[in-house]
Amino acid sequence: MKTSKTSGRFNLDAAVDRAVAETWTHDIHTHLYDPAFGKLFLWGIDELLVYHYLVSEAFRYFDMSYDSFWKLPKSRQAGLIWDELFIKHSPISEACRGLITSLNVMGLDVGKRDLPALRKWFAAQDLHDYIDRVLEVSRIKTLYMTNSPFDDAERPVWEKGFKWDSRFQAALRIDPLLLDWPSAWKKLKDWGYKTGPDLTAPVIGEVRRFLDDWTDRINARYLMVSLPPDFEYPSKIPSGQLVEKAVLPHCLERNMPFAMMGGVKKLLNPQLRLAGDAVGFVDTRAYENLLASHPRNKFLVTMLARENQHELCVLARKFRNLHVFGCWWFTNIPLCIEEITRLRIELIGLSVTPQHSDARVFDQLTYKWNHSRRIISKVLKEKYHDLEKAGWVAAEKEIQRDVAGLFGGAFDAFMAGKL
Ligand code: HDL
Ligand code: ZN
Repeated sequence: MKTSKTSGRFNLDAAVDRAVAETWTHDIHTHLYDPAFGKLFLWGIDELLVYHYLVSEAFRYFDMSYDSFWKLPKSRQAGLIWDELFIKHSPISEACRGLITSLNVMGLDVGKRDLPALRKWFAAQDLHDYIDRVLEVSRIKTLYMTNSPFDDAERPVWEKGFKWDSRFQAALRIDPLLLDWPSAWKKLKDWGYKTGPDLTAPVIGEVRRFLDDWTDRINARYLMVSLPPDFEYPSKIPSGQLVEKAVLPHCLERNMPFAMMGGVKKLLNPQLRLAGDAVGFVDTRAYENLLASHPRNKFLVTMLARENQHELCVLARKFRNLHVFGCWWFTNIPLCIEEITRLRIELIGLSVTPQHSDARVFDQLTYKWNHSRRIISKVLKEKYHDLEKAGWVAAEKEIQRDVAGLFGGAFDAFMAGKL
């Protein structure tokens, strides 16, 4: 069987590169906010420099105390990180390289190493034009926020209401409810729900009313939680009880997925604050039990440990109510993105969502998607060539269809599907 780099009637590699570069995508998990959220909308060079990924990398060189760093104004923190990670050392890590890409893609010559000039450029930008440009360059049609009623800065904006930019979709984040019930029930009580410490049927009913109210208020597209490595299900503790009796019935009634992100060890080093979380190997029995005992519920799952990725793909082969997504956080590096994307394509095919950005600073969208698209394209080209060697040449239209599925189509189908 003759095989070549330019098979059939078109150049396969160019067709894949074109499809991956040009297909507009959903970004199904970010920490970004609609610009209506004011100060919660983070953008610009100083926010990029104080991103918690860079804070943890910079502290490996700093000899100052954590507290003395945190006491500094943000621009001073940014200046210290710039000096350490970009001037005194080459910005070669993925998070540092990402900042370079984000600025370069917007036409800035960051190689001049002129931080004041970068600050001046950002100060001159019109925010709304900038938002349009970043979404256009990144080919992002919709991004999903992380919205928590337990966030005291965010909640009042929802309660007041605002003019919505439809490119920003909402996801209801419920970590405190599931993982800190002793505090959560008191907050719900303050907000007018008749809750108490015991998960009696009436209290469960009030939790469901809370989920209903917030799902409607923010038009949540899914519910989400991040879970420790040892999360158990079924279980008699509040997390397991609340998932079983409130969250899953709510999601089923609303035909919405429950997104579970497994394997995070919160604040392993609390002095690093947001940068202090770490990773642990997940006991996937909880996920197996959830998928098997709730076949009509839909689950979006991503795992934080590289070592859990193979098991997660096998779970997806066993349970159609599981949709695997993203190279999350510590796996969002080229080594893992390539390995995980290849693993998923080879084990599950196209019914996955290979990437989300997890962006916290708006400008990061450009680098997170630019870097990932290149890697996804590389893997897809190899797989289409493997397919060709087996005797099947994918047409350009078929490649475009497949890529549209990976960049939001499979997610949309999963969201709309009823099991
Ligand atoms: O829990 C999460 O959603 C994580 O993504 C954390 O927010 C983490 O701090 C992060 O930003 N990872 O990229
Ligand atoms: Zn996140």
